[in-house]
Amino acid sequence: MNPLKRLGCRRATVLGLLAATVLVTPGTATGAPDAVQASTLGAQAAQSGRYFGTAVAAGRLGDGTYTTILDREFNSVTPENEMKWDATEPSRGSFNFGAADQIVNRAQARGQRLRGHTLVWHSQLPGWVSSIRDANTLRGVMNNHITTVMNRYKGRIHSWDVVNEAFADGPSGQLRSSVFRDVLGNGFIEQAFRTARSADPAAKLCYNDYNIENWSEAKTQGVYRMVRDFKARGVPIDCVGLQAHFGTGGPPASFQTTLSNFAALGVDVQITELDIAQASPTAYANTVRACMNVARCTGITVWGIRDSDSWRASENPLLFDRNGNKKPAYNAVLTTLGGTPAATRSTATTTSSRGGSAS
Ligand code: 9MR
Repeated sequence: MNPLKRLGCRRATVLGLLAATVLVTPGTATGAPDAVQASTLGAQAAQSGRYFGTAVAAGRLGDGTYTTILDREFNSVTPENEMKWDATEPSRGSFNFGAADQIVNRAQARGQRLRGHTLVWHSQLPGWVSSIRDANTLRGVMNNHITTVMNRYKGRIHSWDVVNEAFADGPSGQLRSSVFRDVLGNGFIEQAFRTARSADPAAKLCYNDYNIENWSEAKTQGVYRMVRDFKARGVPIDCVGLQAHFGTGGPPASFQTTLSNFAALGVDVQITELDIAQASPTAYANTVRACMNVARCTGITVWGIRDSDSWRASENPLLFDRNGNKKPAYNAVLTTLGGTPAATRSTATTTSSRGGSAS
């Protein structure tokens, strides 16, 4: 129930002021069912203890429309490409953190949390790594990469995608072929997580993948078995990132089941790269609702801000159009998070402040 309805005008005005305070201090509300409503994604997600983030490209930080939306709406940031191996260690032992530093320093200065993406991935991997054939060499190179990149940002990254997309598509439920699996064997994932835990014990360590949203998929089952095994043997893992790159229909019907089944293993789940072809408001609302219904679904990241920023721009999959205007899917997401879209809110504010000023 809306608390304003139970109160006289004067107290309603006081509550209105409180609501305004909450708007600028995300994270202070209780998340109780009738907590005051916010009008931005990050502030509203914070009311239930969650974050709402976006992928950020360093090359766009000079674009004022982009940064205005970024700082208004989002309280978590994932560098879209700047922390990947080809960007951070293009040749062996020679590290380059320029673009990643730009994103990290900017986010930190604004109190936005950071997701680190990603340490071990078969793609965007420099040729000097993929051509290694000796296991001891590759193990040393992988551990050094993880340790050096994590040390650079130690204590500043909320969650790290330690290993990305290691499982195969299709019916096998097994790891895909990659230099890591082929040279080090299936144990490379465990090795990577153990190394990551020593490098930054405060960071949450995630396994991140796509096409693991449908509970009945073999790939989902393969990742589930790995996480269950890690938890049973004490291999350090704290979260599973479900990328959520969806087609026009949005999430599969079993999405919430998948989230709760992973969560029941004792890990957090995060929606890490959300975009939906044509951005149907219903499809977005269904995705957000699934997360809201699972206590250990701790946050949602969309994979870009405007459609024109997206890796699949021709499908218009994001929450803002190319001019930076909110799309219908934006309001659907905000409402499903428990917030009130701006137009509705200003009406409500006018109504509740008729009783005069608070004293
Ligand atoms: O959005 C990223 C795009 O700019 C890059 O060209 C691409 C290269 O592989 O990676 C995109 O991000 C991917 C993410 O890192 C991992 N999951 C799939 C994402 C979309 O391809």
